[in-house]
Amino acid sequence: MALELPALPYDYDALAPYMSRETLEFHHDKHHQAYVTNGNKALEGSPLEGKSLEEICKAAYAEKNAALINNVGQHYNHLHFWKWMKKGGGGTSLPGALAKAVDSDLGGYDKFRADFINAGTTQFGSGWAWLAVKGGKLEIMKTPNGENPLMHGASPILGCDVWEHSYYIDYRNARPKYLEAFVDNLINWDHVAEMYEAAR
Ligand code: MN3
Repeated sequence: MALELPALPYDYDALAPYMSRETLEFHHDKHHQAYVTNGNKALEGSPLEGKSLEEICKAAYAEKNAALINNVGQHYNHLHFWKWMKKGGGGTSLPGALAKAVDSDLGGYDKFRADFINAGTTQFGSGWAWLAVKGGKLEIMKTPNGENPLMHGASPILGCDVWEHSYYIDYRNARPKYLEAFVDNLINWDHVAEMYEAAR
């Protein structure tokens, strides 16, 4: 089955002023669409065609297939990125089991917030900051380009895109300000909790 670009789960104006309509139009309609188009080209005739996105991500990384790592990896990452945000999101009201795990595995919400923002700030060049489950525990990670935690033996439950296309229109070069706005005002903790339950 070919990769497809889903519609955003909210209106293009829903995340303003933290993420503008213009950013979402470029990021979703142009960038994500390009990953879908190029991912389909890279999958055509490949033995991985028809496998799940998770399986393709892991196999592509094991085989060092750059076209699949970057395009199918980015398709997976963006499918969730849209769902990891919502209007009126962010802040400290994490669902119960997840809040407990953040306390026991990451040293509490404030340390999670600082470490997640730091991971995104210190990812040199393009990439992602992650909250992932590895060996049954939560872990903060960062990866370059189209990679994700699936390729590194972990299950992503939250990711923030730190490619310049994700923040340059709204924040110019101020990547830390974008990461702060993402954590404080955009995170859809319900989707994070859903992925946490599936991963643990
Ligand atoms: Mn992106």
